[in-house]
Amino acid sequence: MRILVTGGAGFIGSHLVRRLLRNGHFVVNLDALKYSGNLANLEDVKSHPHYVFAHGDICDQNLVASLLKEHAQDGVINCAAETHVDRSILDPGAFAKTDVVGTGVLLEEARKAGVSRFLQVSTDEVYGSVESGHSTEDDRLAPRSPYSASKAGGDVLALSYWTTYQFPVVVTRGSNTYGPNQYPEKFIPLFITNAIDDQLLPLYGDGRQRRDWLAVEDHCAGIEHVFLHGQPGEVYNIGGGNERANIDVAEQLLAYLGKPKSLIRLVQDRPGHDRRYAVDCAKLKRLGWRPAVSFERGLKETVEWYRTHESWWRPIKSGEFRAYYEAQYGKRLSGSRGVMG
Ligand code: NAD
Ligand code: TDX
Repeated sequence: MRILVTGGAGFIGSHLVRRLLRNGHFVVNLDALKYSGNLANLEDVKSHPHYVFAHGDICDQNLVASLLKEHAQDGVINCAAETHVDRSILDPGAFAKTDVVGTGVLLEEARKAGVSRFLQVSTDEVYGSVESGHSTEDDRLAPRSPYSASKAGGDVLALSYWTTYQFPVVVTRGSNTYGPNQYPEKFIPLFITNAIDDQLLPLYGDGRQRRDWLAVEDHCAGIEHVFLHGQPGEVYNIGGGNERANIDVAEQLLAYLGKPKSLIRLVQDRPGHDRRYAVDCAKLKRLGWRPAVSFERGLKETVEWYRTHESWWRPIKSGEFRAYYEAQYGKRLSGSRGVMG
């Protein structure tokens, strides 16, 4: 198929582009190359005969229309988004723009172009904090951060295109994803790269929040599976089945690196911090997908990747990232304490 992937220079998008090319698809990657977009993620496929990169914004209606026309897309997979909860607390406007308005532009242009499949990459965060049990696709959405609220906007806007126009939309709600090439603002790569440098690890609140960790290859396999086999108008959860407390993940990655637990600092919590996410993936399993990577193997390999790819993350951490890190963690770390009190 000829597929327009948006946000393909980011973490999940770059793994997805590589996977789709490997599986024989033709891919046009539209990415605005914002702070987390990085063409180095796709260095190995940049000359692939079935790959085209287009630099631009999903909010640019004319560009989206002309890409769809020029490349006669069979399908669209929308990965492009502002993605970091902490940044959404510092600057919510950018999230509403890309994650809601940008999704709306893509949907409308794809519908007008007669695209035969549209997959919206959403997130388990749209269900909000789940104190017990597991979210199923029919659960009420209750997003609690500007990030998750904006993603919920894009998610339900996509679904409205099926109800209203019978435009064949499918939605995936993936859980916390980890692996190589993840921008080091997110929990796992931030903690690995800080620990490599013997820097403190800023753990929010009591560190007992829980996430269901999903390896990036498993997430991309799920997205591809839903894109090819999902029922139009349906939502599919994707989760790794690896629910862990943040503090346990931090201690596990320190053990893999041979670094001391004393690097962990309990810092002032994220405002509105969701305590727990957990998705029920029975629906996608019935469709034939299963996660293949155990958390222990995936985390170990991810630690190893960051250990051996300093040339990838060091330039990132010394650029724009520094100002962000200071704004996000400067005060927090100065008033922090170790996990032993
Ligand atoms: P990322 O931040 O690494 O990548 C996002 C990409 O989108 C970047 O390449 C960026 O340049 C691009 N982008 C941002 N705004 C754009 C715009 N207006 N036009 C074009 N491109 C734009 O994020 P990620 O972690 O790879 O997330 C990809 C998708 O998966 C997002 O939709 C995110 O909400 C979703 N998701 C992520 C996770 C996770 O744990 N990382 C889990 C579930 C769902
Ligand atoms: O410095 C930190 N300290 C800390 O304790 C950071 C960055 C995070 N945390 C905690 C907050 C969360 O409980 O770790 C957990 C994971 O944090 P993030 O990596 O920021 O992920 P989360 O907020 O759970 O959201 C992620 O999962 C769903 C992604 O960023 C989203 O893009 C995705 O949709």
